[in-house]
Amino acid sequence: KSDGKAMSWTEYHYMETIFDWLDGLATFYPELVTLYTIGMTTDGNPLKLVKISVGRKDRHKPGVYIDALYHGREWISASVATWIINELVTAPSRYSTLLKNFDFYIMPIMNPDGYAHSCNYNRLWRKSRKASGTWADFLGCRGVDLNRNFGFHFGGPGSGTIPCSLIYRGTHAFSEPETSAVRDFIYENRNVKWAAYFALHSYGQKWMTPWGFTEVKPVDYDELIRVARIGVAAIESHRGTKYDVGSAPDVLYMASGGSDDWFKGAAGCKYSYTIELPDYGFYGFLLPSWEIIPSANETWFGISTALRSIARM
Ligand code: ING
Ligand code: ZN
Repeated sequence: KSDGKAMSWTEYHYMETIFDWLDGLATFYPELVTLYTIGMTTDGNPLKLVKISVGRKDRHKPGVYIDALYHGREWISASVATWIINELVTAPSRYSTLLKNFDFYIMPIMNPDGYAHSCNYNRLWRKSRKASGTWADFLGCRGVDLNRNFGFHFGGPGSGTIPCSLIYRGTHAFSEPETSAVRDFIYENRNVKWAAYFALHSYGQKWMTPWGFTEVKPVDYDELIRVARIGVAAIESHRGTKYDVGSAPDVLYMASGGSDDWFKGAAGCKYSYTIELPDYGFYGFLLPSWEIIPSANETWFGISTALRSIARM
């Protein structure tokens, strides 16, 4: 289903509208935008990732990877990701130093099947939609929690073993087309040094560091917290939105097989974060569309300020 509308950030959009808009960007800004379809889902939807890069196409800058909508109901995350893409593509001169230092890789819809299901059938759907081929399918328990399916300490605490669990991790690490497509893309781009990773989720207003799978902290935890606090201070300065900072177990809960743990532990990306976007719980997943632009603005101000501090610019 498509709403036949042009892209905007005053309302939420169907997957098809977002993907059509991405196709258009690649056509109209070929010197800036490269669009990849890194895989296909079980429902036949594309996994689209945009690279935004200035300068010579045969050179690689350190990569900043941002992804969103792991979970069908977290609509604000895809809207914020597309807003960031739009900002970089339509006003690159505003970000010339950032774009001189980094290439941006942005995947606004990690879980298109779950998003379509949330849009069309069940607003609070979280997981993907692949059938497990077990009794669980007949109970309507489809899908895997894609943020429990990554291959760094897969299967640890905070992940579910039965298909009816909301945090079902799947049969093995990268068992799902969505997660294995990301793994393959990162492996195929081994010459890219991943400077930073941001997974956008909702809700709760938290800027979280690895590890999710253990309460033990990474060796560079203090540095990760320092940069997170810079981001959070920028967000708060924008319109007063307050964020908690800490490792996932410290500020939310433990979870194994998350994307931020894999980017840090397996892909060698030092500044790896999961951001829980607004709100704090009043509307929760049902954040009204008039909150999209203010949320996107402050989030991008936080991320871009954090990136400037990483690059010391
Ligand atoms: N939150 C994340 C989740 O996957 C998370 C929180 C991420 C915890 C990474 C630990 C590690 O449960 C949402 N809202 O999905
Ligand atoms: Zn989520």
